[in-house]
Amino acid sequence: MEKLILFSLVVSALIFSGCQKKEDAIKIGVAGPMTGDQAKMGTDFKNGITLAVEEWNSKGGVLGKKIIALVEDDQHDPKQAVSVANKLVNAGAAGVIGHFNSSCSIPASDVYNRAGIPMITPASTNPQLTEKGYSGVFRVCGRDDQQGKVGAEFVINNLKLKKIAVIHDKTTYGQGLADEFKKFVKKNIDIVYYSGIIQGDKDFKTVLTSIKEKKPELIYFGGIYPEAGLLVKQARELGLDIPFMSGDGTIDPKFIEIAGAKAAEGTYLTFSPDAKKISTAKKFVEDYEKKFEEIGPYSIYAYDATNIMLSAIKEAATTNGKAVIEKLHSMEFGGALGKIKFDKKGDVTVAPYVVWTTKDGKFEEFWKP
Ligand code: ABU
Repeated sequence: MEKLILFSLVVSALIFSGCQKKEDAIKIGVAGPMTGDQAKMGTDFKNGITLAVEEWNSKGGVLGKKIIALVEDDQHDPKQAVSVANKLVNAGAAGVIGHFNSSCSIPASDVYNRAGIPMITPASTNPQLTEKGYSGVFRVCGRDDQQGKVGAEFVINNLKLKKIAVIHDKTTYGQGLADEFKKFVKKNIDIVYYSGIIQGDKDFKTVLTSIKEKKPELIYFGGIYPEAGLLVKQARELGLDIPFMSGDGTIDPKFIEIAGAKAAEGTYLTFSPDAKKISTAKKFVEDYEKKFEEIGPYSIYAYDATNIMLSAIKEAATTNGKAVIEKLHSMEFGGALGKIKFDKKGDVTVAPYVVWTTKDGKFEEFWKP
């Protein structure tokens, strides 16, 4: 009998210590393309989030608990994104920072919504994400209806073009952005070519030859830098020497690396204003670049998204999803990007877009609406 009591006490102690251990940390999910051709964006996320988590942990964590980032690779694949979302929920993530691709964030948001935990995407810009009516879905970036409109205003009012070609990568983001852009330009500009390419393809010469025959004055592309880089490179090889324009999925040094600086020169890209010129971002940029490499386009968004999630948990004084989501809706956050407030849908109340260009192998701000 004594042995049985002793055994029960040991088992109870083990269970208790196991529970204690579980509650010692707050887990934050991190999801994005960590491997493959878009891994640069996933790495930018991971680095920005790591920096934020380290800063919180150095000050004692949140609610007296250490923060652990659970990093998952969705490989920019919607099915993998759902699997990763379920994995993060089952692991007990209090909230998720991610995903990068709209085509991943949208199906993953169903999982997080069912589990009642918040997600904040640093970079998914497709409008549908926050139009689903999920109270726990937020984004710190803008939307493609805003971005597409600014791109269209630039082409109409600044470049004053009359004939353009529009292509996209058939993804939720790429086609969505191309269609938003098209919607705004079509009253003023003749769209002489409109078609989709396949993400992952390497040879776009057939499409580019068809475009060349139509004699457009610009190619607009909705998609991400791996395909954008190849499109520009191959366009120049075919003697198609007209401006190329794209969006925030292309504004990464990898685009210039793939296209080659000469071919990429003069490309136009819509994105938010230069983070390096924002006074509140100075410390972040210094700390990030000391620890990692040059900031990527969405490093600062991932950093701010993490700080926002952790501030909301701190204010809610709990990791309970409902309470944290309420805080996310009601608070105003002071981020590296400046003040951030969410509207009822979970979109940021201010999302400025500008046009950038490539010059001598670098990106620089070029035009403001
Ligand atoms: N917004 C840039 C690319 C990520 C996405 O929305 O799919």
